[in-house]
Amino acid sequence: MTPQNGSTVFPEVAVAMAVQGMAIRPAGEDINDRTSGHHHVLIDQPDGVSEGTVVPATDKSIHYGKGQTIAYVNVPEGEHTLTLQFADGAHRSYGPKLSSTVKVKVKPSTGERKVSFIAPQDGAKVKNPIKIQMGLEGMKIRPAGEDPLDKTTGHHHIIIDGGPIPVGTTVPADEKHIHYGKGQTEAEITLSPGKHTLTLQLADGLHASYGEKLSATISVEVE
Ligand SMILES: [Cu+2]
Repeated sequence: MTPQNGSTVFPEVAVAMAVQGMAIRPAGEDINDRTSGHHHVLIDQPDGVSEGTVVPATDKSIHYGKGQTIAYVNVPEGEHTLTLQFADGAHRSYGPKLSSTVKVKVKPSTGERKVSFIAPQDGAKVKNPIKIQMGLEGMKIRPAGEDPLDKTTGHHHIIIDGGPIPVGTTVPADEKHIHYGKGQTEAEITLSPGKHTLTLQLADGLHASYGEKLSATISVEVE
């Protein structure tokens, strides 16, 4: 799961939920299917839920019964544990063998977190080389590689003609995914003439995406 054990995070924690050897299936579809289930996030319950017990539904025991694999979990400031617990279609826990716990340190929020293109503007007609200015609010830029467990900083990426990268997924490095791992906020790129989309995507020190919430997409037309 993301975040990794020992991470420093902001209160609305982006969690990427994975499972091995089981399928994800929305709750209630087949309560006797023992090969599938759905995720739950437990706050400050590092032992998980014992096998066969129905996972409670509270603000510290959250069900993802639609089969979600990405969630934003509100965790108070301070040191807490987050436990991923897998359970069947009737919410009966699969027990400790299908749970995973990480410790996180939740830092005070620094306001709404947002990435945006300062330039160019959405819909702009542009000429090569295209000058790009990358904006970030509520978080600080930090060069890649300095601290992979710091989820309160990040660096920019530009994705050409592709969308945002899901939370926790590593941003590829190729000609359509450009990393600004030194912490750059300005860049020049060259594109073929015609219409393109540009997506700005923030990611952590290990290039794991912060997801759609920390992305922005614009269209440009290149002369
Ligand atoms: Cu990167």
